[in-house]
Amino acid sequence: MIPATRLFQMQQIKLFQKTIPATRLIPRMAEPDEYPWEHCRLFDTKTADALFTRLANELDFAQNTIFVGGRAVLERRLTCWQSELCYTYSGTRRMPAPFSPTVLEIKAAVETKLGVTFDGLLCNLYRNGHDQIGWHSDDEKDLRKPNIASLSFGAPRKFRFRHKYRASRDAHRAATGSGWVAEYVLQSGDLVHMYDNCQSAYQHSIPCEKTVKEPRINLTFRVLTN
Ligand SMILES: O=C(O)CCC(=O)C(=O)O
Repeated sequence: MIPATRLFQMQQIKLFQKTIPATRLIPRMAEPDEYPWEHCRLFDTKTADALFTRLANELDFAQNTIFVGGRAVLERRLTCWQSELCYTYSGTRRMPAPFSPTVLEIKAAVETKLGVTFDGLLCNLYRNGHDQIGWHSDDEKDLRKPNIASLSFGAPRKFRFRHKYRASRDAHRAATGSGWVAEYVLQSGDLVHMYDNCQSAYQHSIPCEKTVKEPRINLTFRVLTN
């Protein structure tokens, strides 16, 4: 559970949202429309603000243990899982929990926008810029279709894609000088839709940004059944 003081801090998000920079994409080498992902604004700032506050009060976040290279480590963010089904990633099994009311509203908006039905949701809470998620692909065997819709609420954060395989990364770095292929500054209300070979050919991450003091909630909708 998040303590009340933390929720109060989250509600202060309105104060800084006035100064957020425009969303930015830095494409490298390939044109953006060649990539197996799309990025757009789904909710305006006022709506996203209100949804952030509701989600912060509604979601039951906790810091979980995962296994990396056989070693137990605490996740560098808080998470919760909502679905009728279990979900296993990084050696940890998440048990079923019902979709909460605000999540159901957002889920309906995303499904209308993308024409995809989602039956699983991983919620992430980044308490500040120290919280992060390292390079990974969402390619667990529980996921039936390569369709992931990722929604951002709260503090703007960088979000990067890179090639999954070292040989492609090395070739890309030799050609461009950069280890990653695209970077977005995700704003509150933004949607990133990952599809086709996004998880089999690319990895993504939210890097640490020590100057970010405010929290961000991310909803990552997934497809577990057909
Ligand atoms: O917070 C984000 O935007 C990404 C989250 C993510 O990559 C994941 O949950 O697998």
